[in-house]
Amino acid sequence: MTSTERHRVLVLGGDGYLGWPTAMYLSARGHEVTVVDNYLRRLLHMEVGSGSLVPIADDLDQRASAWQELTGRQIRVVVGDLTDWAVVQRAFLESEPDTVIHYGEIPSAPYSMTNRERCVFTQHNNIINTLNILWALRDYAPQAHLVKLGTMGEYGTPDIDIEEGWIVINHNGRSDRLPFPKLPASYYHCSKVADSTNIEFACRSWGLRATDLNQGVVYGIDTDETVLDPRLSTRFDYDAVWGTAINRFCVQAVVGHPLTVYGGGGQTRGYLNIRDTLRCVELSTLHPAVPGEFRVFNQFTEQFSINELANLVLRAAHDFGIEATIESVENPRVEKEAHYYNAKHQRLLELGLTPHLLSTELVEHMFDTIERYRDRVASSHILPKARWRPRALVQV
Ligand code: NAD
Ligand code: USQ
Repeated sequence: MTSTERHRVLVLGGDGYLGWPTAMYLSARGHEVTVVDNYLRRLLHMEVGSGSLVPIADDLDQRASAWQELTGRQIRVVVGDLTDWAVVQRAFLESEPDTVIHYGEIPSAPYSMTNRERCVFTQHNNIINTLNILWALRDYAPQAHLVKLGTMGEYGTPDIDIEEGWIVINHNGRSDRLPFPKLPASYYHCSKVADSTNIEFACRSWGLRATDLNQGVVYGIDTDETVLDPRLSTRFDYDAVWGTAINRFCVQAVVGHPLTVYGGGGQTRGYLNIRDTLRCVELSTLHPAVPGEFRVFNQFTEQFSINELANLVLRAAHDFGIEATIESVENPRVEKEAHYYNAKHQRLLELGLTPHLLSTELVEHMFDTIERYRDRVASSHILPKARWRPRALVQV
């Protein structure tokens, strides 16, 4: 496919925070979109007792109907579990994709670290989904391009610069280009490392083509499509299991909860606006990998420490007329709280990404929406409940 053609796109995990806005974004640009989801994210929220701050439509049929009513464009819906081979087969055979955008995994590091069952479930769900998709690509769509959402947390925080997926290593007088070493940040992140290994092998052995988007932490509520109608909104979470840093801090500031900096707050990560996620996925789709290629793009636009983020949200709150505070809470995670961090992120910029950078104005805009739904915030879900490190070794 070339950059001017319409693509038949399969969006796996198309009911999620990023998947639903991606489906609309690509449909709005003339691509033929099919979404697949089994509502697992919604079900797991019921298990934890939390829910999206922004109300969302009841299901994908409602979302797709609203989209068609407002734009005249169709998004096809398949409801089913990607760990079920029959579902994956059907989705591939019916949609005959040129591009497969794979968001369909459990995305929560804290969820995967709560107990053995959730850890095993996360890894089973994520790794089996991806294996099924690789076999479907091999057997039904070998020319299609896989755009897979990986994560910057696959690399961890090594004391060297982080490259985009590959590194040339000189060792004992010999040299090779090898996958960048991984120090994943949780069992969820470990599932993404396993996916990357499995995808790279499929490209090398079967000639498939794939782009692994090692994405940083995403923030934001709105895209050009979600704001068209409340029925098109995407989910927005603030609880300690599913919510992510900037989104959580914004909600905390609005409801008067001290911003929950974990530990020393020197943890540094890459971040990007949800609008840039959509553009990065589009750029990857329009400029596919070649057959046999496994390429990796580090998908984030800026890096911040947690303290920098909390202070930025504090300043935005002040401008908005809220006096927010910061409170260091005991870090529930096992992670370095002060470390070197310098991750390359050139390749998407080279393809044409123009980043939406984080600013106090943008944060204030998020406050506006959060303010509208502040009565839906359950403050009991803000503080983390599970610790990642066992308190003591158990004698057996
Ligand atoms: P999300 O949970 O909102 O979306 C994932 C969707 O996949 C959900 O709707 C879920 O129901 C679906 N899904 C999961 N397992 C499934 C299965 N077995 N069958 C069918 N559908 C299934 O998460 P998100 O925040 O939109 O993240 C999307 C992807 O991007 C994930 O792979 C995540 O790891 C990755 N990612 C997210 C972020 C972020 O900050 N949100 C950052 C980096 C990477
Ligand atoms: N943190 C706080 N306070 C909070 C929440 C988080 O200090 O209230 C800190 C964490 O300790 C961590 C950092 O913020 O150091 C990021 O945590 P997060 O919860 O925002 O994000 P994380 O758990 O890393 O996971 C999220 C998405 C996941 C994605 C990942 C990208 O949920 O799907 O893979 O971001 S990355 O972090 O680059 O691996």
